[in-house]
Amino acid sequence: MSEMNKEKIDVDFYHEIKSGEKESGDSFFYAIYEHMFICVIADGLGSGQLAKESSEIVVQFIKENPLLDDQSIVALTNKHLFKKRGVVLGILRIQMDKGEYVYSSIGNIGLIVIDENNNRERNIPKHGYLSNRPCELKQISGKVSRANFILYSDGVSDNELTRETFQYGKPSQLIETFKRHISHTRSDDTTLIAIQYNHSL
Ligand SMILES: [Mn+2]
Repeated sequence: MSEMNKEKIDVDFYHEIKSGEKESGDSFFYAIYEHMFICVIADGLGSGQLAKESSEIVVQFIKENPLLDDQSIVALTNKHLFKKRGVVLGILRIQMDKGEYVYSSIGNIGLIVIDENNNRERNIPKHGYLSNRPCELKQISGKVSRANFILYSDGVSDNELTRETFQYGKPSQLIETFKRHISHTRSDDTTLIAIQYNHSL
């Protein structure tokens, strides 16, 4: 991992289990490989152990094959979900040397991109989930020089995604503000990852 690229990315997250459950059905990871930053959230349908099992299968597969293209990841992880719970999935990749990003999703994992002037762009998810049958990937892409990326599972409600909380800024501060403004009784497993990318660092 190059030190130069590490400085371009800053990450913090909120991850909470649905109230009353022992395990989270959401799984996530992020990492840097050469010039690419990757961040993944998988949300197993339902909650508890069976949801966790499915989302972990998908995240583990991507951890082991981070450079595989997203179409192949979907085709291959689909097979691993035979007779298991389905999963909704979001994969964000940022080419850190160029500022180009691609977001691939199946179902309801949200993405908001906030540029340094606080312009927000919110990805509208497409229905569907991964579950051992063909499904269509939604892809969006763009180019930024400095921006925040907010990736979140559907445990985050719309009214928790306020403009006041999610301004362009340091991920640790965004997460602190987010935590202060939300209910800590969660009606679903909740994962929210705040990423700051700065091309010029
Ligand atoms: Mn969920």
